[in-house]
Amino acid sequence: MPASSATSSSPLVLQQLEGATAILELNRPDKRNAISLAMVRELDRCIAALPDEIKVIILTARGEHFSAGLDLSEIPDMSAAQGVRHSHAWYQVFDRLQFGRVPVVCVMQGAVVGGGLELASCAHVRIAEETAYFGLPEGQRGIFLGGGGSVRVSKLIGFSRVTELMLTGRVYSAAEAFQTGLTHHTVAPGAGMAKARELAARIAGNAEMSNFAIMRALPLIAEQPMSHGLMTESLMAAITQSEPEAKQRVEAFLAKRAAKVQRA
Ligand code: 1HE
Repeated sequence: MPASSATSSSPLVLQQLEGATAILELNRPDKRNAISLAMVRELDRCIAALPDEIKVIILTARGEHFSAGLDLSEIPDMSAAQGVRHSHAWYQVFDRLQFGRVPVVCVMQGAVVGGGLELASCAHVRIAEETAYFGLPEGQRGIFLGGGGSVRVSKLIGFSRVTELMLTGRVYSAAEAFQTGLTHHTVAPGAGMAKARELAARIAGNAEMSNFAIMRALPLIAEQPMSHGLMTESLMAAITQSEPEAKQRVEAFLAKRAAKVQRA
């Protein structure tokens, strides 16, 4: 089911619903899924219109590359004031992805660079196919991060690595991205969606309140001083375990009706 596009003859984001999963696919392969403002807005519309039964998003991209980052054709005519507005338009959508109602699993292949990496860093679970490579070429283009990467990518791999990536134009392979903590899984070329569906099913099977706490409370706690973090955690834990669903799940385990944790 394609999402509508006000600005393009073919949708910039394709949307498909599969049970509790919404698959959102960047759809501009001829431009290597370069992210235009129109694409950002379309992504926003797709997220805002998700039906209530959706419990997880898979974010993916058509073609050989996840995303070549910012659509550079938007830069030449952009004033400083427009640039700030542009960044804030991205922030709004990326915030909705990271702190929205449902977790996001991202599947990446080929180039995941600049704004493409900033977008991927909003996801909660990142899967890279072995073809994926990661870079922040803003320095070479004479620009700077503007889609939240200085915050989000730095939180994932540390600002020292971001500094080195940006200064030197270094590109991480899929293996390096995994080692540095940029991704959670590396899979064979073409195997990303199968892995994403497997993980999405597990995520959708969690209690809604637990997923909420994981998505919304964990990042806040990470930014709080220890005493505040522990207080936030205890309150979140008390609320989560008070849900009837939590009681049922725990009672099912105690009655030996629930699955055990399996050895890795
Ligand atoms: C683009 C873009 C783009 C491709 N904006 N049009 N991002 C970059 O600096 C990465 C720039 N792109 C590349 O380095 C390469 O395109 C790729 C390595 C990703 C892919 O190479 P390739 O050989 O498969 O494709 P191509 O021939 O380079 O590109 C195909 C078309 O896509 C071509 O257009 P065409 O009309 O000549 O067919 C390219 O011009 C177009 N294209 N990438 C616009 N990025 C919020 S701040 C974030 C700041 C950033 O993201 S900076 C990083 C920008």
